[in-house]
Amino acid sequence: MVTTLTYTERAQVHPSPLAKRLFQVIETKKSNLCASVDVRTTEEFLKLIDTLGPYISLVKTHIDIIDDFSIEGTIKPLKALAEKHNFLIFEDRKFADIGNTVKAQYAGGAFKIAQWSDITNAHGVTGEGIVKGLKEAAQESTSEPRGLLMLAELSSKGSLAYGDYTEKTVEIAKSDKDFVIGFIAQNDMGGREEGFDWIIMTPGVGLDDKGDGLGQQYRSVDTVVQGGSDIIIVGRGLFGKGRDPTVEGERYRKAGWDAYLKRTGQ
Ligand code: 6AU
Repeated sequence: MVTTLTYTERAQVHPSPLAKRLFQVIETKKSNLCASVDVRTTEEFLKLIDTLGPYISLVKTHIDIIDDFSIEGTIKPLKALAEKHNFLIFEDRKFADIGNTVKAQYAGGAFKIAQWSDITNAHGVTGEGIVKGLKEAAQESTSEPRGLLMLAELSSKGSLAYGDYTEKTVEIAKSDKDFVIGFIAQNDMGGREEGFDWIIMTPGVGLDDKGDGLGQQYRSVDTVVQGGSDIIIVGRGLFGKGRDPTVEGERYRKAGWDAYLKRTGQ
């Protein structure tokens, strides 16, 4: 059963400090919209985030597609924008290796993701060690709260993440109640009767398009929220060719919030 509790009610009892903070930001800004800012230059990236800032509670990055990335030039101003507009940061790294390797990938290299990203995500394909490795990296990198999302279902055509794979990924998520805050998924993942309040974040959301010719599939805001999504992840729907991010930012924010009010009977 999809939850009908409000974000505030969930914030009050959630075991993860990061989840609490996220719910509070969502409620304050009346936005369950996550902007997926997949652009190639730091200038475009920061400009788009500053424009979308008022409408979102979360920014999702693919930091490795930015051609001129640097901690000083890209991350420092990103953190300043997060302060200015009150949103959290989610690096969509999709870790998928053994615990020891992901630990180094999350903490180190050029990107040092654990130092600046509130949330990241991982595939369950390598088993439970991935959660342990990432948690150790988070603890050794920062004293700020960090949260992990497991990739339970994907939006793309022909995805292999369904059935047993999805169920086993949910089992892996249960191994760490504080660090794993939820899933990238297309549906509710249950667990409430066992005391888990997973946050479901859903990509593949679009109000105008059905797909992108490279396997992406879009569903409407209302469909995904009524199906259990807590946060809608929207990329090209906000800033794709011919779109005005200010207009689309408010349009998706309102659609997401109205769908949430409907689900929670407010
Ligand atoms: O709205 P779009 O299609 O422009 O962008 C969707 C974003 C992209 C994908 O890398 C990501 O969402 N994504 C994910 C995530 C968030 O993990 C999973 C998935 O199943 N589908 C998907 O599109 O940045």
